Amino acid sequence: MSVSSVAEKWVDEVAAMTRPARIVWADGSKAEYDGLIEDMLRDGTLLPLNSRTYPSSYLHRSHPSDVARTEQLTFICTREREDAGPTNNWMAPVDGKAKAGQWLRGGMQGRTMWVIPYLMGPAGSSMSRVGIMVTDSAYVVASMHIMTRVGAVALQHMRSDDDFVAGLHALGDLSPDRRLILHFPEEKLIWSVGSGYGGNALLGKKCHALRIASWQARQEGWLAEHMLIIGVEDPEGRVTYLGAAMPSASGKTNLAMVESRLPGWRVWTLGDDIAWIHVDATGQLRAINPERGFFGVAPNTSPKTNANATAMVRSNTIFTNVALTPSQEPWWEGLTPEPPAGLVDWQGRPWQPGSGPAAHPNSRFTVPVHQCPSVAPNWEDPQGVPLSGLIFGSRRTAVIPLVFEAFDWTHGVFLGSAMSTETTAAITGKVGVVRRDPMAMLPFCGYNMGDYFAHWLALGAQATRAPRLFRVNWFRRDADGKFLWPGYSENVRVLKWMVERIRGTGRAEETPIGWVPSPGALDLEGLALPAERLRQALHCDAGEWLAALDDLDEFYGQFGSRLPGPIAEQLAVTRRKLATRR
Ligand code: GTP
Ligand code: SPV
Ligand code: MN
Repeated sequence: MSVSSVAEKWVDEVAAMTRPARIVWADGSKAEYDGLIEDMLRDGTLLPLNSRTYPSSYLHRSHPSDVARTEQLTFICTREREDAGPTNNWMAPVDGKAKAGQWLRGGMQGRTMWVIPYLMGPAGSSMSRVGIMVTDSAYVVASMHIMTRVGAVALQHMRSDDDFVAGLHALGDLSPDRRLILHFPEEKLIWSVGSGYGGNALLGKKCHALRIASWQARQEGWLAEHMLIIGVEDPEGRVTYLGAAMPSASGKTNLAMVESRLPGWRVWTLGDDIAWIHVDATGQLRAINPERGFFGVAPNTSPKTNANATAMVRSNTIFTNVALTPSQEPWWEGLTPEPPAGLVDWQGRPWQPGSGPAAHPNSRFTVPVHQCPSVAPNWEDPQGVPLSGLIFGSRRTAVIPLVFEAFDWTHGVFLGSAMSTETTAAITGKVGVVRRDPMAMLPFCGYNMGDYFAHWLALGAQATRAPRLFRVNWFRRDADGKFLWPGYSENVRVLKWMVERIRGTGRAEETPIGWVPSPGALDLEGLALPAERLRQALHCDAGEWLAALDDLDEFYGQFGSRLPGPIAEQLAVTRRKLATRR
């Protein structure tokens, strides 16, 4: 394997700081993966699962204080604070390195330092990018094997000696008091210390493919988004490709794998978390999934809610923080209606009903994309897929209708920028708090979000066939707290309406916030949903919206002159339209 001299020099520097006992370059082979698993079974990092019902699958229990991304410990370290913007935590690069350096110096003594060259994106795609990360966690190496393309395929993709994002990961002592996830976009560099979990530690995912990539994407004229990618096939066999941005633990994996309830319609899976989107030579937006695995939420995954996911995790899967049955099978809330007897919880303690969740609410499965029964045959096409529509979705108990369509690109960018959501267990902190989360990128945009909105507007202007933009909310509730819309597989009905809108046949009513499905326009065949509930789910309440827009106005205020004029204008126009409705 030929390695760039820049990478070798950087690895030497990291080793001089962290002082590992040995350095191993990962080659991504099956033998290497098997060896890692064997080592982790031996030292207890992994527990074997039932080899008959869950072959080659394992359970990992993370440190109880290290179970989700920690946003308060995540920083963008640019020279100028303004370039990180008001929505990111910022630290000066020298300060970040000094602080994390204390815990990194000598931090790998007696341990193996793995060097992982990885490719984000399909082999042979001009949209794919290389990362080289070091880590002292075998769990991270095995997870990177599943989530990315590791080894020579990555090194061969480098266009020059320094054409890679460098990532330094060290477990440290796993204490949140000595944890930092630092991004240096100007140096294409990531430092993460003190966490072994998910987006904090698998550096190819949120750190590289979103925070650093979004920075690069702005400079180079593309988009790195927190989006799933699907192909929706109609009864004539025509496939319409859509991307959908939704905050963490808010329905991307579920929508990416929807099992259609409508005869003749089906949904093909291309990605469930991240999309890299480029404008091609003809002005068409095209997307690739930079990942090759799913790191999906386990709770509520069941044959009823997500049959494809339930099937795909039956082999070659690493589960993290789920419960365990007496027959060594994984279990989580929602997998079966009743918990089996004799469960051991996510921390390995005997579990009793009433003693809290058996699986951690952010417990997850790590599994290769190709195991998904609904995987699209072209999911690794180096050209990507042409996007005809983009969806912004969030988790809102009130205000936001089930679905509506933007008037045009600028209005759609406004709707995306106006997104807010209720927090989930995917991040450390309080669950269910409403916060602003533009384009579901609040925790992932690696630069000033005012500039990010401007970049979105500019990209739309470049696209000759800009995708249609939609807003969805599966989570609206009635006065009794019940979901108004059944969600999950039934969401295909909303997708069908979108495809019809794109084709120009879907019927819609104009409202102050956008185009809402006309009565009867959503296909409800075979679904016993009272008309009144659908009406409530689709309702736009002018008073509620005006109050929400006051909050949005305040949010926009912090961007000052970096808020694009057309976005402020959309807010003003929407307010005026709503005021006349009241
Ligand atoms: P990340 O991997 O954290 O980015 O999450 P995600 O956006 O992929 O979310 P996922 O699809 O895993 O869904 C998380 C949770 O949202 C599930 O466990 C469900 O509880 C809930 N959920 C997903 N889809 C629906 C839906 O259509 N209706 C309702 N009511 N809940 C849903
Ligand atoms: C998310 O939180 O959006 C995830 C999980 O996809 S993690 O990889 O931990 O960021
Ligand atoms: Mn995610």
